[in-house]
Amino acid sequence: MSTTPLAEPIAAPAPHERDTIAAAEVLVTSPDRNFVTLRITTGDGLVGLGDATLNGRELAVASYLRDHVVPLLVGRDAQRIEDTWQFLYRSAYWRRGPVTMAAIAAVDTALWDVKARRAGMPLYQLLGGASRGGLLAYGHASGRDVPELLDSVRRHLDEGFRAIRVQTSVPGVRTVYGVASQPTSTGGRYDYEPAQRALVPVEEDWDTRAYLRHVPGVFETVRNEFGPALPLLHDGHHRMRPIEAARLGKALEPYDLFWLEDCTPAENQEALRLVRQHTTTPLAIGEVFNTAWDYQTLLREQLIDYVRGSVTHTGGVTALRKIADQAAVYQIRTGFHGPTDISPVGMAAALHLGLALHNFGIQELMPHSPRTLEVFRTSSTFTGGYLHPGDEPGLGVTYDDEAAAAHPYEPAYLPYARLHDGTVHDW
Ligand code: CS2
Ligand code: MG
Repeated sequence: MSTTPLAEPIAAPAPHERDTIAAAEVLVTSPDRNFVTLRITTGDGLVGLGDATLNGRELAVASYLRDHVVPLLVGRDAQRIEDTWQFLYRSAYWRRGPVTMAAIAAVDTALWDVKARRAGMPLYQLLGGASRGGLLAYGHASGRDVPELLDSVRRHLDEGFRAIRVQTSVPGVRTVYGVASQPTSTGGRYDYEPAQRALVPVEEDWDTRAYLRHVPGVFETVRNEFGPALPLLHDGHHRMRPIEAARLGKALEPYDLFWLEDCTPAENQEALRLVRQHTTTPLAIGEVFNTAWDYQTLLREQLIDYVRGSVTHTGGVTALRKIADQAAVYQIRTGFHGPTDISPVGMAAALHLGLALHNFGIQELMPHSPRTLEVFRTSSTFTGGYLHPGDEPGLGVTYDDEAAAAHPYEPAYLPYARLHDGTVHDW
């Protein structure tokens, strides 16, 4: 009897000296809000940046990186992005979750930045090249009453936005997600920054029935004022039960929304079957998701129209690209999360990926403050309603240590909500 020779184990070649990860630093700064950044430096001094910001839980990710990931990175091959992703995901044994996946995202993004700088190309070129000239972006209009809201929409159109998210106050509810507390007339911006620099989460109130009574009328007014063509979006921010979400979707059909976002908490993916049976309003979900498995039923059963994940909270460019590719099988498009709690590094990564993907849909844009942009200098542009990541090698973002040092970490929590009888509700 002859024996078949078995393959000997084969190791990947040792990294070239210049590609070895020489240092990995975790940088925490608070230029108007907290950001956590990973900076990787290679043997020959190339630098890559990754965003690890998790709003309200920033230091958990900083510790995860500093205490458990950085010691594993030094000496590894910076070129092996997929292998590093799989190593960090699988060797932890305890998989998934926002902290773990934000940490992996930062490593992954920093390594893509390094690889693209090494290649001398903007990252989108490595991802397949541009599929379009620019990324349609939507801005955040809001108002404490209808005149203020219409004003806010106008201001966004003046700033160049060609798609607008509409959030409104609700009579009988004191504070509503997405509504800026200061009007422009007093110098305030409508861009909503919900995290409060407070030692405990601020309490807000909520009443779903009052909300459902009010919102369709507001959309009727906005549609009448701005005509049929302007893409209008709305964020339900996880507040409704499935049957309530179904009702709102149906009530908004005459106003032709681009999407209704987070109409119900989606941990229970099957709930979306009920919503879908009742409405043709397009649905967007996923900003709080962190892996492909969170989307499994939603994609396979075509229960949503837009994937809302971000590079920062979904395990990096590597993982989000796979989710987008899975979505493409079902003609589902992307609408990546882009609030200011994603740093300019995380945003740049989203822009490079969005430019390259065929099934890009729209990009959320909440402009960062001038102070934030002094720390993170970025090559991205916003013109004529479109974002573009620029053509510098890598992500096109540099980190200014001196500017960052002036803004130490400050504890900040997101608010939470209670119903009028005192019950804690989804915020
Ligand atoms: C939001 C976010 O942008 C959005 O759609 O839902 O503003 C969200 O509230 C924040 O990212 C929370 O940190
Ligand atoms: Mg949202």
